[in-house]
Amino acid sequence: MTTQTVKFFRPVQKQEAEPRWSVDEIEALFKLPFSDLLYRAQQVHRQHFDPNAVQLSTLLSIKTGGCSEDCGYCPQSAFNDTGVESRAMLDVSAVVEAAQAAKDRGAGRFCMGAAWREPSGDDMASVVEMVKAVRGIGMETCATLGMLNDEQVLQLRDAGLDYYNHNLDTAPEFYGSIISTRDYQDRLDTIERVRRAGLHVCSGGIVGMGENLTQRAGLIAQLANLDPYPDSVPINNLVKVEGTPLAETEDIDPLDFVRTIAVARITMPTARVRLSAGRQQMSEAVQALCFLAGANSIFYGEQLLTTGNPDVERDRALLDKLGMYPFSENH
Ligand code: SAM
Ligand code: DTB
Ligand code: SF4
Repeated sequence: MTTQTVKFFRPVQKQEAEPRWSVDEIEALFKLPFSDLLYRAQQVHRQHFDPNAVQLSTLLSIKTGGCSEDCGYCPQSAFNDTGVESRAMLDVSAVVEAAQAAKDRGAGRFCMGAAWREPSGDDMASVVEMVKAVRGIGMETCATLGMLNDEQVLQLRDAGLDYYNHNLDTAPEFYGSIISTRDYQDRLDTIERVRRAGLHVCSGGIVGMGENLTQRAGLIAQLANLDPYPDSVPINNLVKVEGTPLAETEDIDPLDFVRTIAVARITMPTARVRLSAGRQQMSEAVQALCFLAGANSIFYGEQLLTTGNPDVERDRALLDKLGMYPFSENH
């Protein structure tokens, strides 16, 4: 076996009846002295990845606002008066243009997001065309469209979708305080359908929503105990948007955010851990600590879905300063 295959080999999951990580074990990781935690995360990270390569995904909102779900964090929920205007779905040519621009700037993956509880039949027909077209320009594709049924998952797979993003967002015990229009099992069911169809699963969550440490550990336990755990794990720092119920939530200590990244890295060694929403509000030093803690992916481009993200020039300068470079299959 070559060094290359050893380095990127996904360990065989143990056949255990018990969950691989208890919430207590994960909470204990969170409570390690900061340096010990980062050291462990670095060791795991370096076993599986080039620590200086970062995967770049660009997001595009293909259908914005007016969502029928009541997610307390989300500027796009119809329940939240945030000033985000509902817009009709973009057409395929606008999506391809944005994807080409993202590719030209160095992004490897293009993620299309829609403010839906679930897509309709007509929605799916358009998304299928978008996925095919974005694949056609040689980018990896990701979509996040809400809940999917079996038929929809297969439609996306057959269109060539690489990843489906569906976040668990928080611990099961805290979920009902944030969202009332769906339940945790709905999320798990869609993730299971996506996984069974052979699509790559992207699933993570949001921290800084007022969850306690046990609940933060509970989110990581849910993700890490998925069998197999997700290929890609976005860790979002809540972007506080005026008009959402969570707008006044107390900020999470940035070092606790770094700890969350480290714990995700240790418990999901071969996943791409994405330092996701919230970077615009984060210092370069904290972002550098997140990379040190095992983050190896970011959203790249000045816009997330409806909120801002650092501009490309700023991110290029940061990566340069840290001696990091975009991940490509050739690295
Ligand atoms: N509607 C689909 C869904 O909820 O799965 C897809 C789009 S939704 C905007 C995708 C993800 O964005 C959510 O699961 C959540 O993790 C994240 N998100 C939304 N608003 C956020 C905010 N204010 N701060 C951080 N992350 C946010
Ligand atoms: C994910 O975990 N974060 C992204 C992406 N997946 C779809 C979305 C972040 C949204 C932040 C709020 C906004 O821009 O509307
Ligand atoms: Fe809708 Fe997704 Fe926002 Fe929830 S997070 S309100 S499902 S767009």
